[in-house]
Amino acid sequence: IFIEILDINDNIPTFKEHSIKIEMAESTPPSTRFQLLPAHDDDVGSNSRLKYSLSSTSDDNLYLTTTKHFDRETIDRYDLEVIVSDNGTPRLSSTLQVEIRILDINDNPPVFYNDTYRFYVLENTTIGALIGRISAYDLDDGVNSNITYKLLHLNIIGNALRTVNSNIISIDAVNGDVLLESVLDYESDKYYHYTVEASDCGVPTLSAYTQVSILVQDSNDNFPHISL
Ligand SMILES: [Ca+2]
Ligand SMILES: [Ca+2]
Ligand SMILES: [Ca+2]
Ligand SMILES: [Ca+2]
Repeated sequence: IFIEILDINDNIPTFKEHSIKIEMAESTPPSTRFQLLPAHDDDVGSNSRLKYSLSSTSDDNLYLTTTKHFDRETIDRYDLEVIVSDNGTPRLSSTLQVEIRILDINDNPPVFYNDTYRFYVLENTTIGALIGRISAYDLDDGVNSNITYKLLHLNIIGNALRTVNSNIISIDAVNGDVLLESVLDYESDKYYHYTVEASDCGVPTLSAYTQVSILVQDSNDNFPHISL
């Protein structure tokens, strides 16, 4: 007597885990393949011949393949479901939850809230006074969006354009506060012009620049000339 034991489809194909988390850099190009652990089915023949949806497959490998460019600033997370089914009758299947986190890349420079800045300061303002604030934002995440501010150069326009070494103002590197650092005199210099740089802390660093004008306002500090 020859007894042939026929397989029935009594095993569901299963993934080792119900859910997985994958991290992909924002800069991951399309057509990048991420290998996933394949499902397992204890049956034989077509009862264990597995087919995945939402994936490209080969005989024994399961891949997720990226099809487009990511932008973490627009979408930073994708939730997918991979379905595996065998080829038995009835067809049995199970699912794998896949959470994809898009990791930030420094692809946005800082942006100033204003195109240019103009501060009016009375000439008798005390040294150390807050005369304005310069502020920028950055769409990236973490250090890629941490901004530091810096004064680049100074041109005074009184009657002629010239550059001086001593700073009339300083800028707080962290919060962009602009402080007066020197005594002003409307009668000698009415206008100061700076370039301010905002840089993020990404690698490589991205920077933006803005123009800042300080306009000195006259206060009544000159005695009238009296002719006798
Ligand atoms: Ca099966
Ligand atoms: Ca981006
Ligand atoms: Ca980014
Ligand atoms: Ca940035």
